[in-house]
Amino acid sequence: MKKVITYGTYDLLHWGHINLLRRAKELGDYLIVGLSTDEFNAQKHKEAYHSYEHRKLILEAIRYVDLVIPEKSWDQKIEDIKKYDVDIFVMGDDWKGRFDFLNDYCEVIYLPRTVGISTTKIKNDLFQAKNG
Ligand code: C2G
Repeated sequence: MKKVITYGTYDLLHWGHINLLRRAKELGDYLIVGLSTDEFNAQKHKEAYHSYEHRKLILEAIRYVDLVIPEKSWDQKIEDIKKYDVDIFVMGDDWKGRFDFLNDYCEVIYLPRTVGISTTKIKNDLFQAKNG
C-alpha cells in the first residue's frame, strides 16, 4: 500500500483544497493529512475560522482522506513519515523547495496550486460584500 502525506490548515474548505487532496490521493492508496492545530496556526501567524476539531471533522468526511493527524510543529514531518511508513510527501507548489530535505525519507512532490481561490480571498470577498 502506497501511503501519501500532506499538511495544512484547511480552514473554510474550498475547491482548491479538494483539488490538492484528490491529486494527492491519486498518487497512492492511503492519504494522511497533518492538520494544523490552533496553537500551530498561531506559529504560522494564521487564525482559522473553524476550530481544529471542526476542521478535522470536515476533512474526515472527504472521500480522499483516510487519516487526519494533528500538525503541532514544523519539526514533526520526518517522525510522521517514519511512524506511518509514508512513501510520498505532497504539498501545493507555493511551498516548492521548502521541504526538499524530506527527499532523504520519501518522495517529495509539489503540485500546482489551484489559481483563483484561497481562504484569504473568501474572507476578503465576504468582507467587501458586507462593507461595500
Ligand atoms: N492549496 C492549493 N490551492 C489553493 C489553496 C491551497 O493547492 N488555491 C493547497 C496548499 O498549497 C496546501 C494545502 O492546499 O498544500 C492546504 O493549504 P493551507 O490550508 O493554506 O495550508 P498551509 O497554511 O499552506 O499549511 O507544514 C505545512 C503547513 O501546515 C502548510
